[in-house]
Amino acid sequence: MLGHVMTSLASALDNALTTATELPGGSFSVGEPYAVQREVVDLRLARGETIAGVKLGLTSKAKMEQMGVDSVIWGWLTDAMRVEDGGVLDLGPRIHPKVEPEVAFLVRAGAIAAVAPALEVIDSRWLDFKFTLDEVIADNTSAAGFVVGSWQPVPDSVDRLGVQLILDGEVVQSGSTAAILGDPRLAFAEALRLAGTLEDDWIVLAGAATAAVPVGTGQTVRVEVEGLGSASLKASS
Ligand code: OOG
Ligand code: MG
Repeated sequence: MLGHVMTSLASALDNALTTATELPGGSFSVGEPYAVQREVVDLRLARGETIAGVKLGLTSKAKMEQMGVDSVIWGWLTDAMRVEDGGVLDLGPRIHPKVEPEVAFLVRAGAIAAVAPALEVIDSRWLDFKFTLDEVIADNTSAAGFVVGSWQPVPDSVDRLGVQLILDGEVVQSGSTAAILGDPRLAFAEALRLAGTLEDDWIVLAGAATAAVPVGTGQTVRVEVEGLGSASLKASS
């Protein structure tokens, strides 16, 4: 019975993803949220996508407050979610996309090999971007896209770097990497603990340093992280 419930929620979430339609929150009993998440991701892998890494979510107070959910969560990144730095994000298959400024880590031998500024695109499959903790976990933590800037050698510390999210040349959010669990490297450690293993060349997104901002057609979005450089995308329909 539980299996039946999970399968129907996973396929409903997958349908919401592929048809860019929302699901009303509260319409499903979630059961084991990470098991549903794995099913949702397996449906993507069955279509030929491959795992590109993992993402942490709600690692900052700004995000916890924005979403009304107060626990660190994690999900999977796939190759199909990746947008090249400076590339185009196709809004066609999106519901209500938002962008948020992040820091990415590159994995080698289970450790951090390099760091880069990153943007995450989140696009909840839940109506109006409103969900319970279990619902957002089942929905692969709203993962929809990501951009990684140029990889940089890991500096002595990455815990107090200024972060800016810039929309069409205007700073719309600013903060510090200190917002990410006090130090984004703790998010990496958390990702390793939660995922159990991190494979070589996987990307770890440490979680947004600020609240997320809606993105629309024609807009250019850039993240700047002090000392690490920038990464950008252009949204088009
Ligand atoms: C959940 C995903 C949160 C982050 O960086 O905090 C997240 C959501 O806000 O929809 O990716
Ligand atoms: Mg994020």
